[in-house]
Amino acid sequence: MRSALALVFVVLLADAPALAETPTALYSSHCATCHGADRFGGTGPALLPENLERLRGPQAIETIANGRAATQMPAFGEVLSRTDIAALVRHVTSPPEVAPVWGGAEMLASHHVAPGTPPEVPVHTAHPLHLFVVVESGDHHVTILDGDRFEPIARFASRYALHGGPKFSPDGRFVYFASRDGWITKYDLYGLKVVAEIRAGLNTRNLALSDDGKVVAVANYLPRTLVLLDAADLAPRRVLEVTEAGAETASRVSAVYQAAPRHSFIAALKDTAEIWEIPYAAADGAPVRRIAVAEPLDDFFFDTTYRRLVGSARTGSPVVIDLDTGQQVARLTTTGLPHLGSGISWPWQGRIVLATPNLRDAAINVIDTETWQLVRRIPTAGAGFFLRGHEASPYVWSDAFLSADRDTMQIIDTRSLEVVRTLRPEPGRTAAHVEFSHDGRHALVSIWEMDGAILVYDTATFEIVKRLPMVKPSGKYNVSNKIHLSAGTSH
Ligand code: DHE
Repeated sequence: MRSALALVFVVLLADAPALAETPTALYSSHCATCHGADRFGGTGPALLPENLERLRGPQAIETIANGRAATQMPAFGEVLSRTDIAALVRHVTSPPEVAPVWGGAEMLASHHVAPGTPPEVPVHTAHPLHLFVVVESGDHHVTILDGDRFEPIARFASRYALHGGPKFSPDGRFVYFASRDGWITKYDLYGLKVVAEIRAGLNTRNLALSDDGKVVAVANYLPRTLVLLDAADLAPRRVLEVTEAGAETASRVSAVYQAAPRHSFIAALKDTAEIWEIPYAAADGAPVRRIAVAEPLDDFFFDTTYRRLVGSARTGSPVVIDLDTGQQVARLTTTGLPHLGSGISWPWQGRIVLATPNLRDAAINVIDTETWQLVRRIPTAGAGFFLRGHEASPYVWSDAFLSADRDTMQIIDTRSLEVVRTLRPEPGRTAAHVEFSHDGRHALVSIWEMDGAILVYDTATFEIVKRLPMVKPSGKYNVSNKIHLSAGTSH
């Protein structure tokens, strides 16, 4: 009888469906080795809700099932059921049970300075100030390009998902990168090597470098901090918790920029109606100035004096804040959603105008920076993301990155404020983000595809003079234009 019962039990067990693994167990078995047991990242990126905001449900399922081209992410479609994959997506897009901590101790543990003495002269023969730094977002690499011959002189694996413009030391020798996962990398353009790294946050927006080249500021979403680093070796100098005056709640930091004439950094806060002015001396303990504004300003553009700041407001068109008085002095009369981070300026009819692409309107807005009135709405092929010019060229180049016509590039005459030419560099393939050479004679355009390229245009004839294959090249940055704060490029 006993053996019959045992037999029945064994048969029942054999027929029972296998017990489903919990999402935590699935994560431990299949993801933790590369993405970290704490989900903070390892050889793979961090898998925390803030870091995955750009990878929504169906895309996340697709990534786990089919893997990621040009990365080490394998396909799990044969190993895991659809239900398991969906459970994993829910798991990694939910906050961890224990809130992530990334303070001074964690930063220090991640800090690394390369041994050895950097060379006194460049190890290459290219002109160091004419170089371009090209971010290849498709396979997370950076290419250093000779800016006269337009030939790569170095290519290295970057941290996962660099974002925002890299920043250059005042002499143009070093370049600093920020990754969305919080890694700050300092690279030597003489030695062509990474010289220092630190993880300043778990989810980072961008970095800024003080104009004296001494302090790096890092804007974080996670944790809600602004981190000041020593630019020499990236050692942490101060961590500022971003809490509203008199309140307990902390804010994400949307972006931080240097304001050279003010010897300070200016930070945009995502969740608090304040702008922070952080003197460089804050790295040694000087207090932060909080400027109250009517509503949080996500991103901004400085006028050429750095006294006025145009900030994008959520409930209407951008506002102008006088940084000395802290008062709102104007509201722009633009439509759509101007992309202020990509704004550039130039002289026009005796005044300085500011031009911005528009994320929601097929137009470039041109604004007078004295009266803050709209001077011209220039209709374009489609909503664009980036805009670039150069002092030595009368034309600015605009893409239509966010539209069906994203394979076009339009040339606008800065004198007539009219589109004078429409280029279709490679029909059917995304063309975006332009950077001029140091002398303005060439413009480099990204073919933003996995089998993409950098196209080098002659800015006088608009002919392509060179095509350099690259893996989804995104931003590219010319050392000279950056350190001389060319008005036609981002800083
Ligand atoms: Fe960017 C710069 C914010 C999405 C590519 N982007 C910036 C800057 C900010 C910003 C604040 C200026 C930082 C600096 O240079 O120091 N970007 C945002 C967003 O809020 C947004 C819309 C949503 C987000 O996910 O963060 C966003 N950005 C993107 C993209 O999807 C792009 C096209 C692809 C990518 O790599 O993520 C993108 N952003 C860029 C690039 C720059 C940039 C290439 C540098 C432009 C430059 O020429 O300086």
